[in-house]
Amino acid sequence: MTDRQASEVLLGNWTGHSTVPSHSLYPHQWSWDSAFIAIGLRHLSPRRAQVELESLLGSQWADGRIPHISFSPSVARDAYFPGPDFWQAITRGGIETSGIVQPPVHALAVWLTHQADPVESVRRNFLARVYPKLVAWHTYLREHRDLGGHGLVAIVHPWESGMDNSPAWDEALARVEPAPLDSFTRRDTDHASNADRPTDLDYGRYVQLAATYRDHRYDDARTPFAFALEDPCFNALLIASEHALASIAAELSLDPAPHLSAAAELTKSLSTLFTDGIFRARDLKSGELVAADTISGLVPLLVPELPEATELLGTAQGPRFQLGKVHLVPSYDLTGPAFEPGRYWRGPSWFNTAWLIHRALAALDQPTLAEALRQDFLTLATDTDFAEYVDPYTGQPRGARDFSWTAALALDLSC
Ligand code: 9YW
Repeated sequence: MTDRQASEVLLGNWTGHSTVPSHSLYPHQWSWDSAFIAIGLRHLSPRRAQVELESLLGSQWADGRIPHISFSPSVARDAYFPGPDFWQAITRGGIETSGIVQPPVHALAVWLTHQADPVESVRRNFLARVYPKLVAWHTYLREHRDLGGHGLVAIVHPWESGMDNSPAWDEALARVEPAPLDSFTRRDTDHASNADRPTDLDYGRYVQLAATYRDHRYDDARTPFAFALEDPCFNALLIASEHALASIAAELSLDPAPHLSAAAELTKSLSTLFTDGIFRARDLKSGELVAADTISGLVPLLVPELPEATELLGTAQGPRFQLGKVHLVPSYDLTGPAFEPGRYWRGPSWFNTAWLIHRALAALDQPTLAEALRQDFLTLATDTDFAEYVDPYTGQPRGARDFSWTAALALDLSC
């Protein structure tokens, strides 16, 4: 893999202050994409990586939430659905955004970006400027989104997980009356094969859930959420980010203790999602853990001092995910009834989750597994022209090409 190719993808997707995930499929700024992108961009230009994160934080709401999309005014309003006219959300600074969120990997990205060039970071006062915003973001999640009262953050839309059509959401989604198919026009299938994307029925339900939240002005206390689940990946990334915030606070000569105790509390609560060797989402409507094993349930491997780490690593290497034997890490249980090797989050392997698992393996002192995953990642990234996701058995590319986080994280792993 050449760093030059990965750099070209990132430079091609740069818009002047942020990076689009893909010019064709996703022509705006996405929240967790930007965090992953910064992690790679820091090797090309630490300053640009800082700007990427700062521009995302520029779309933060007054209540602290970081919306999952920050819309670019220079892109046609109907280029992506649901676009700004659907969400009807605008920040005090006049930026149009969506109203839902994505997994909180931002503080980790900020800390890694700082470490790439501490001198430039200090010169631009980067950490001091972004720290209060990251604190406000985590405070929003912990104070407004602990909908089950279990000390964990709940997602209120499948898109908030970043794993849109994961089989873990099927049962909860089945309770949602879909918006009529003739009430909206999908744009994603203009750019990617129907077979690789969520179904129309799923899309109708996504639209309905988002419209209900919008019609309640995104008020978490008042919206009658039909979909609310505690997702392991979302909460594990919040824990990793609390640890990163502790490091940032210490660097700024502030007290890291509140972040470390938040991380410890969350880690304790996360244990209540562990069953059958893996973490599972809790459906707050039924109160039950969802019987679907997904990559989300392995992401807690990166939580420092996770009590369940050894057992979880065994699950990753076992028949359900076959770590080290198939390409990257499948998004869903290879033996599960809903497994589809090419459809989005229902089986394909994704590069961002592989990067998270690689980071976990390195921290868990598993150099052989980590190195094999890294080599597979780098080979696949270039062989597939930086695909959005791949078939876990064949490595065949799916979805978009020249996908930003694939290029960014390849760059990070090659350094
Ligand atoms: C969509 C941008 C986003 C990612 C998500 C991924 C997808 C948007 O694309 O969601 O249109 O379905 O699932 O994780 O942030 O890359």
